[in-house]
Amino acid sequence: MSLSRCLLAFGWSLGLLASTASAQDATAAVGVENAWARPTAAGQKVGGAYVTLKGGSRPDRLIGASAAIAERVELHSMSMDGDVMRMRQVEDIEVPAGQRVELKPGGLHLMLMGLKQALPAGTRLPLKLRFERAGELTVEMSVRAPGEAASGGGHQH
Ligand SMILES: [Cu+2]
Repeated sequence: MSLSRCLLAFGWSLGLLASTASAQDATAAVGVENAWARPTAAGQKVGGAYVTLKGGSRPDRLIGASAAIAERVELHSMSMDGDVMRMRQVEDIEVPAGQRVELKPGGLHLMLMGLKQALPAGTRLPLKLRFERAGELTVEMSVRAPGEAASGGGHQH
């Protein structure tokens, strides 16, 4: 148990999840922070969304996502193929124990497909994430331009 405590303390440098888990938890589940989505214009059908996944005391795996404002949400990876950025759907995203996996522009991301409305900057929308072990977690993503990501902590309630 002391090892998992140690990993917990190490991983929670921002302390954003401290309120959702008590200090007595010997096994911490995966956590999610810094959820955000790019603003989109009316008529735009796809958008990118990003989160930082924080590994718990055991490995977990992001296996799906959904949002009311999109027909579906896909997990994508992005990589350079010569000079061309290629995007590809992936089945799942591994979250190793005690480690952070940052979804971000140019890398792993969530793709909001079939957007039903524009996403104006400054709004907040619920996003559901499904994990193999932890089950379903709902987080609030804030819509903002990539340049504003995480400046000054960027987390408000
Ligand atoms: Cu994509």
